[in-house]
Amino acid sequence: MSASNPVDVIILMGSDSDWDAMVKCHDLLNDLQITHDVQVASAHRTPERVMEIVSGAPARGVKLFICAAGMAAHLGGVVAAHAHCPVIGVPMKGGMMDGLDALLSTVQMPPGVPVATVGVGSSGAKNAAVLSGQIIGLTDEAVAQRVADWKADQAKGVAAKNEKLQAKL
Ligand code: RP5
Repeated sequence: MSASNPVDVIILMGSDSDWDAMVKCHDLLNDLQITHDVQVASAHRTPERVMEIVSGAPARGVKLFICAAGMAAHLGGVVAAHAHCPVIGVPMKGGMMDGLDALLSTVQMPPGVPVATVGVGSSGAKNAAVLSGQIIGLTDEAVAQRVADWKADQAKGVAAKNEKLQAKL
């Protein structure tokens, strides 16, 4: 059944096998306190279910979709064809080209129907959450502040790693 609660973001995954990577996105959205829903719905295996979720999104106040798929990754493109809000695509590893196939399937959209495509796998999943925070932060100061704080913590982490390395040299 389709959830009907209000959320800022819907994460769609072509398969539950995408979860190991997409949990990074889910966790960071939680850290940024961005409300979201996660659903398995496939552009190829359950196209009607995808449409049901996309058509119900405006009533839920959804601001953007994050679509993760591997192989012939058409999920982001199909959602972008029907949704009026931004769509972020996350290509998944696996398949004959281990993610390059999904990257090209996701990013090479025809002019006029963009899918904002991030990198392959868990790095892309995390970046999809950061990008979501930045987009939502344009109109939500509290989210913008949490993204800024998160980035400052990340920078502190890099500085700490550098200090650790310098101590070994
Ligand atoms: C895609 O096919 C999914 O997004 C997944 O990345 C890939 C393989 O799916 P499973 O066979 O693991 O269900 O549609």
